Amino acid sequence: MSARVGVIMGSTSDWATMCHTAETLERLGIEHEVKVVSAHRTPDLLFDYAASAAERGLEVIVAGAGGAAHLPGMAAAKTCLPVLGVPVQSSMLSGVDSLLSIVQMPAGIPTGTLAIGRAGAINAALLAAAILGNKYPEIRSALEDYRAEQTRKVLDHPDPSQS
Ligand code: RP5
Repeated sequence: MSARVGVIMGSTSDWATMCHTAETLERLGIEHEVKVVSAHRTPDLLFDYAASAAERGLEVIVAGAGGAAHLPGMAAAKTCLPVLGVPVQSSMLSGVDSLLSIVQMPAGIPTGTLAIGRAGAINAALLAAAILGNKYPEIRSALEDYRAEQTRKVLDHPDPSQS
């Protein structure tokens, strides 16, 4: 089956964060592809990737980037697919730079913006699942199972000194 979610990131150095998106999609059984696409170092590749994403069968793009994080916004500018942005934690400004670069899009080109770092990377996959779950019952069901399991884990271990 072809990929439904495209996971792109600005650099191989973003993989330590974006692997959490890929792992979560894997756990939910969602077909995806992973690729380094840099808004600044490979702008033509970014344009081609985003412009051809829908015709290649992608339904959601998750884009992670750090610092001057223009990747999610520029991907969103070239496609009508939902683009979910993950701010990668940067070394100089702890990811606040990434967050602000992604979140402050001009009206007309929306980019869904998640939390900085690992939480955002995981939640981007879960949000992608929620979007796809409207169309694919098996993805909705996988997401419901994921949520039920994390609830069960908390309820089963109420005493943190015992875990
Ligand atoms: C951004 O610059 C990337 O998304 C990455 O988070 C950051 C640093 O990239 P490298 O210099 O580590 O390749 O474009």
